[in-house]
Amino acid sequence: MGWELEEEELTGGGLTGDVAPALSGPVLSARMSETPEITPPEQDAGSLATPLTAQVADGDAIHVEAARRRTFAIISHPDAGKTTLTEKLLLYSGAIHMAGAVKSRKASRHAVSDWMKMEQERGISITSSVLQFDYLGKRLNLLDTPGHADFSEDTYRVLAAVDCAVMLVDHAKGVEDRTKKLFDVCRLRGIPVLTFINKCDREGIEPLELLDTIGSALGIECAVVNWPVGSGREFCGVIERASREVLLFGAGKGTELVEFERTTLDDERIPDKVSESVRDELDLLDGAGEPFNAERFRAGRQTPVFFGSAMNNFGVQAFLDAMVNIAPPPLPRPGDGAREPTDPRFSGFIFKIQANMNPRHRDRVAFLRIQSGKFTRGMDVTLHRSLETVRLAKPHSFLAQERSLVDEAWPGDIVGLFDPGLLRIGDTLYEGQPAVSYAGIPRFAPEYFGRVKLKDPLKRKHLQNGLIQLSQEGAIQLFVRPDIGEQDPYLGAVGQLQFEVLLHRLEQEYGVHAILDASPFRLARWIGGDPKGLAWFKARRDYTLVEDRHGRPVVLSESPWPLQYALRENPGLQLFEVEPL
Ligand SMILES: Nc1nc2c(ncn2[C@@H]2O[C@H](COP(=O)(O)OP(=O)(O)OP(=O)(O)O)[C@@H](O)[C@H]2O)c(=O)[nH]1
Ligand SMILES: [Mg+2]
Repeated sequence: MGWELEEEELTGGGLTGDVAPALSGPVLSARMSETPEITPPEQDAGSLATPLTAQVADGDAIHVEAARRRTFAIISHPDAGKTTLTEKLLLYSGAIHMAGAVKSRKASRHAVSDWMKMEQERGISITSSVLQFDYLGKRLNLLDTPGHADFSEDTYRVLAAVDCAVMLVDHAKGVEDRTKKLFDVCRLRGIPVLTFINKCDREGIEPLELLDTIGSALGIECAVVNWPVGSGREFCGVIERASREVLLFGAGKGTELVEFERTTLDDERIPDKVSESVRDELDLLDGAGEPFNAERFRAGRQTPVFFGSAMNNFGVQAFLDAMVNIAPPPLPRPGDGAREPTDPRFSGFIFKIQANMNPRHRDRVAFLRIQSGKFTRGMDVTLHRSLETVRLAKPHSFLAQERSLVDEAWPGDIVGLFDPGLLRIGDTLYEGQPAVSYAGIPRFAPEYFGRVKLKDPLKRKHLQNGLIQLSQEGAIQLFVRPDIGEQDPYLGAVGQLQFEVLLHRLEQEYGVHAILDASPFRLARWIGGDPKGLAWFKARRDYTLVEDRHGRPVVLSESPWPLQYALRENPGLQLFEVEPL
């Protein structure tokens, strides 16, 4: 007996207007299957290149396949150009043939990874996007993350699922707040970081000064791999530090591959003034700058630095070439019974859930990072939290919103599973024994609270469905009052913008017009420690007690004082800012 995760087609059209909220019934079904059946293989033209494994025994295949995976996230302060660079990496890998823009004019294309309507309207990323593609015999799993602090939970979850990060620095702005925060998270998780200094087509900070700032603000050694030739309007190429070869770029629109020539600094097309200053800077670097050292990079002590312009494609290919070579293959993860990536037995964990990616299917996709072994379509695995058997019937790989069925996948790969509501962020799935449970992905205490009010009371059921689905996705946190139940929950967010996105998505995806009634609460703490503490809270009338999605007690407060008082009164009480796992 087991659960089968598979997608069900919608018969009634898209999720718009009044049709959408037929969501009251289970849209995706979790079928109990008495006799596990094998889903017949399907032809899928869109799937990625055939694996290299056809003639290799599986024992060897796991080594071959794991070694060619690269799984990484692009991180930075908002607007540094993550989505633009992502688009160009897709262009240079051949995954797309024409690049779109973050903010496109009517007739032009949008960047692939900002697929959500609200992202396209506002020109910002709201949710992370998963992109899988091949380049130079490697299979890349790339995650474009949102930079805005209000969506940081999503970015933190992604950082739990990658082996490497690409940090973007805006040439004119240097190391900004969010970049520093995200870098700190990478350091905590031991993730090596590559640095791409973007927007060199604009006037900016002197590169030597930028290096100093990165070094001092982040406490990391910079190893320059290439260096800009000219800046702003004069930016015409990058010079490889080791070979002193210049990649000189021709003009281009940025939507297509840009031509470049390999030359030297003596080339007469480079203004004398520019080549002289580049020579001086390289001499200085040779005297004082560190050379690239793979070990120091993997240990997170050194970051290789590249320059370029994602907008007009300068330096993008050089960066991609270097990246696939130096980024690490899948790395082990902490957890009970954690397996080495090359262990033949499958294991993996869910780090992200996204509802309604495809408006024609009311689907909920759980993103699985494969941690060890070979994953095959239709395999039966154990869900660690409940020890249930789950059949992974129709796994998909993603290029943002586009999906292709996968037959097999390997450590480092990210696959999407259709989820009827069975899976949660942080769940571990595994095959065989002994059991595996990877270290979880924490949720953070929200700082903004509110309740939604409906314009049309008849849509209450639809609202409830929307709220439950979007909270399972982690787009918002729901807290219910035990005496009232799920009727009128408190919504919690890490940032205000999350509420805006929520209202917009309720309207777009569930056909519900709602408004937000802001609440004065500013703090939420999970209650733990001596059970007498919880009893103390319950006996009083002046604290607001709620339950989180797992029924765990949480106290809401407008200020820290009442919480401090509670702690003083109850020596065994513990209040947690991060959800206890
Ligand atoms: N001049 C110039 N502009 C760029 C470059 N790269 C990106 N931009 C512009 O910078 C703006 C932000 O780019 P995005 O790619 O959306 O930045 P992001 O880091 O993904 O932003 P968030 O996802 O919202 O955090 C857009 O208007 C881009 O066109 C570049 O190399 N040069
Ligand atoms: Mg973006």
